[in-house]
Amino acid sequence: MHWPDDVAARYRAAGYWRGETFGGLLRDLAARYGSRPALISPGLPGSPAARWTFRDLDERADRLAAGLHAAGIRHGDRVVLQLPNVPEFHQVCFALFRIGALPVFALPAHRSAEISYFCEFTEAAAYVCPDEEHKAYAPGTRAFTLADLAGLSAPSGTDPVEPPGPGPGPGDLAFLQLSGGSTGLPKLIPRTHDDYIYSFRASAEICELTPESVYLCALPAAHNFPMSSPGVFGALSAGAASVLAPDPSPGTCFPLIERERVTIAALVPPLALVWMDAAASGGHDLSSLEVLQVGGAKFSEEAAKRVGPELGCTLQQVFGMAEGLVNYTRLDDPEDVIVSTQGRPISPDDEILILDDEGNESDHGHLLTRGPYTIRGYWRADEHNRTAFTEDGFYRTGDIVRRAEGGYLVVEGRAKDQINRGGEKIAAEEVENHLLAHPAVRDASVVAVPDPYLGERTRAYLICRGEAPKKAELRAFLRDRGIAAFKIPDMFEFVDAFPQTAVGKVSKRHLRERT
Ligand code: OOB
Repeated sequence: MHWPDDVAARYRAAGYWRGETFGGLLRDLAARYGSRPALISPGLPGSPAARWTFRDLDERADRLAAGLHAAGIRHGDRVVLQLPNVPEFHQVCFALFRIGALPVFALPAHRSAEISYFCEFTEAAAYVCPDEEHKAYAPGTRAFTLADLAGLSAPSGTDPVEPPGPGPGPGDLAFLQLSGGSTGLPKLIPRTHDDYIYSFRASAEICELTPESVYLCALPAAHNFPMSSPGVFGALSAGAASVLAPDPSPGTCFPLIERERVTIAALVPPLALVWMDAAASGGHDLSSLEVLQVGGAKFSEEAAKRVGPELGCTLQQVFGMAEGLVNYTRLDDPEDVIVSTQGRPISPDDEILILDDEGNESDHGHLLTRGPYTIRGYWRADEHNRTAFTEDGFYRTGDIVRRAEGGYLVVEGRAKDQINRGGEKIAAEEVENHLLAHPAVRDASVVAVPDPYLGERTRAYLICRGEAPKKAELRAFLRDRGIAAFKIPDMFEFVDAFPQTAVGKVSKRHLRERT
């Protein structure tokens, strides 16, 4: 699952992997930027408005690490973490990093089906959640709410606390991130201290962050994009402040941009459209905004062209994946490159392999990649890894791309069985399995249909036993199974049979074209 020794040695020699850990990094940042703001939050239920300096974050991480350690959390333990955009999210991360326990990054939208699975599959030692209601999502796992965490932290003013034990090394796992997935159950992505720190430090450089920059975290902080591209971690590494927005709406974010003089923000395409429309009606001073990053799903060229004129800032397209590889358009790229490509890789050692359907190298086809921050295998998924990775360690992204001049990539489609609903990834098979649990459903096939706003929406085709259930009943059934709301199909269609491929499999291509 790890990089071969000779490859790891090469990444170290090249200076990508510097032998740092998250815990050590924060300590260094606190020494360097001590009283500068690190995390700014307008507050949410259970988390008061906050303005934490680098020193505050460092100390609070230590105090919580001591409390969690006293509560039995140990090196190597997994802890499912589900918090909204509040500074406690990062406090818990760094506390766990210092112990050497691994956060498992759940999204705020996840419900009992996802959370209970993460807890069981990772044999989690604990589940960190916003409030008492969430505890029901993880029966049998010890849960800590925001209020519990406050009680657990060693009081301020007490002596600095070091968690007992040696703590993690730079090559150890730091956390488990979730894959967008294309299989029945989500896969977990193991990231090491060394590889992840490289990815966000290099990202901060590409995004030209300085201690004067102010990053707006508007997407859920647990997602790889606002976490590390450059995200809050990248901002911290540059000595810059991050503003944690409770939600990504213009109504919430525009006043924050104005008040905190935000310089860079990250959005998925549908939100970029909403922001542009809202900016047109005026009312807020967005003049501090220098860069708007857009990624997670394809941003149309027409929309991309509007960003500069309508928001008065530079667009940066970001094409990344939690498994590793991240591509950026550079801030000084010519306008046509910025609006028509999804950027080029972070690292000179990101290897890009594009294969046509026959497996020959090409400038157009399936994207595979290997590099200093791309995983070599999912966590505890040997069988899946045999198909998701090549024998020589390339990750099959499932994306269809075209190589443009200068090594820039243009995303043209997808070969994986997934729906990208405005940046939220839905594995078709996962939803199909839930639908198949309904007594009236004989067979289910879930596909993406184009949508002008979200890019894609989800349509479920169903073959029923006897009378078809009402659509509202199917929705209620899926809700009762406890899946995240974004996975519930937007449309249901009842059919007598599915179109088939030459080899007798369901032809999703034909279903998609049926609209
Ligand atoms: C980001 O990460 P994930 O893991 O949620 O999703 C990765 C997948 C990619 O394989 C691709 O299918 C799609 O999301 N994607 C894009 C895209 N950015 C991601 N498709 C077209 N255009 C783009 N700009 O989504 C993610 C992780 C780090 C940074 C940015 C996005």
